[in-house]
Amino acid sequence: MSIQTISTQPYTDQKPGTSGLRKKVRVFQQPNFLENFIQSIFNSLEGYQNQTLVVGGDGRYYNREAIQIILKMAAANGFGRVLVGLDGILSTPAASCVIRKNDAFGGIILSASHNPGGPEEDFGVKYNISNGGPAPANITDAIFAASQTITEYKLLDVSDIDLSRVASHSLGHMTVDVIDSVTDYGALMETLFDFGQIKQLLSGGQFRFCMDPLHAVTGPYATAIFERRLNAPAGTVVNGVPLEDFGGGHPDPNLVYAHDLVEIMFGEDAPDFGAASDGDGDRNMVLGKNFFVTPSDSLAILAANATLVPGYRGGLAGIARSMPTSQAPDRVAEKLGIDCYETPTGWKFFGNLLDADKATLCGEESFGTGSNHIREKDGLWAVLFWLNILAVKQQSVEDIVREHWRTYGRNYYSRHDYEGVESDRANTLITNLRQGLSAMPSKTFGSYTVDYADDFAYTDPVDGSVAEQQGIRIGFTDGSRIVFRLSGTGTSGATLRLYVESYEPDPAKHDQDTQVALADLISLADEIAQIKVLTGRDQPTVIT
Ligand code: G16
Repeated sequence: MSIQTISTQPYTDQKPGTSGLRKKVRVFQQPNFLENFIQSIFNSLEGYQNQTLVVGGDGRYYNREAIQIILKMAAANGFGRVLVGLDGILSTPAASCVIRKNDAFGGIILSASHNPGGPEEDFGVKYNISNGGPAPANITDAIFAASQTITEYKLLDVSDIDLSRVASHSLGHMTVDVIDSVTDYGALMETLFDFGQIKQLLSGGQFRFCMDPLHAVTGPYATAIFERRLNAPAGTVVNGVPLEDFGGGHPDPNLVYAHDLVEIMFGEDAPDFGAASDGDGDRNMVLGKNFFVTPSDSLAILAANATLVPGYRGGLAGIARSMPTSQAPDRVAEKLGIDCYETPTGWKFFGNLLDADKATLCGEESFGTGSNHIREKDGLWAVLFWLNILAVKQQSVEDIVREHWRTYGRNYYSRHDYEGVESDRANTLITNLRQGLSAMPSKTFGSYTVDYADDFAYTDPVDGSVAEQQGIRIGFTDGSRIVFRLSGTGTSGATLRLYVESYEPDPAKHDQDTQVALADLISLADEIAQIKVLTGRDQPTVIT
């Protein structure tokens, strides 16, 4: 058993995006590509000798091979202990939970989240710090810098470890503990929610619930928690067996990709509540009977009802939402008399706010919701939160949402994605918008007058770090907004995201179809950004 030092050369394309490094599996399988990135993570850190590292992934294709390499590299680089999920599986929220619970130095999470999996699809690597959250920009910048000068990596010359049983192994001087993937996470959920009340709801025979993990990592967690612990009938969890290619599907919980669930929830005799989660278990979509809850509304409703739930009975310190998320949560914060923070897209921007106890709940339009219980968004947590509220209020999902709109007004909201656009065209579109910003204020377009137009910049209120160029915002005097940005999680070409929002205080006008309600703003967005001309697309790939 010896430490090998292997010569290598830098790859130029190892800059982490919105959430770690995401590439095609084939890219990761190039000689030394994964090894370079892992060594670059270690090279950019200090003080990890003999410390604990958490390693796990969403089970997608290449997860197993990558974990064995990472274990051997962690041992060669001097970690004292690695906690790895059974079969290499840890959902992203569970990894965050395990890091925090075990005072680990950090964690490596293998996932490309909602992106498809399989030999021709996507893989990803993300480093999380000791608070359990994604590494902030200063660390990801340092990792990228290290990847550009790397000359060698270290690997322990040993055979693979058996990850199929909960057990302890020695790898040189390092211990590898293969842990049950669900135990710590399930125990944490039990401290936050009223499991007794949820159990009554789920096992009473009246209320019907359908959970769709989309053949991804949440399957074992959902089955253990809902069916075994909370007595939901067998079959409550559908598509619950994790598959390396997610059954050929796109593990993204939205109305387009979670089509099985959508058919059930919008079909005849639909259940009362439906939910889906994504590839690595941090996203969620919640549906009522024939009813879709936007992620932005979901955050606002969880915040407004938080004191009904044991873990949040003491109230909220504040709420945080990403910039493109609708302003529905702001209205709840205002009524509660607490702060609402607007951050750039990316869960990493919530970490400081949560650590400093400035925010308790966080959320994003991209189907992410979470709280200070961990430092990642958390799909099953959101589903349990909804179940707890439903158990207390004994109302339908739709009634809860409509009551919320009556109290706070309705923020009509939609996101239009143009996927796989040629990068040059997408960049031109954003550059043109940027150049036109200064001439925008006070301009009128039909009934809309521009109030402000900027390229969103954020100064972190805790450490003062600044993030610039985080998306083009055009706000109108009636409170409506259009926002443009390019995705930082895609792996081929560019994805243009257009976010459109308007505010309607009048309950008599809360029944419109979202796309109809936003039609004028959507065509205005096209007029301003020349989306059709520049992308060459007539319509978006996905509308949520
Ligand atoms: C990641 C980030 C989220 C972000 C989302 C979409 O989610 O953690 O904060 O909202 O990507 O980012 P983009 O619009 O740049 O594609 P996940 O679930 O992919 O890790």
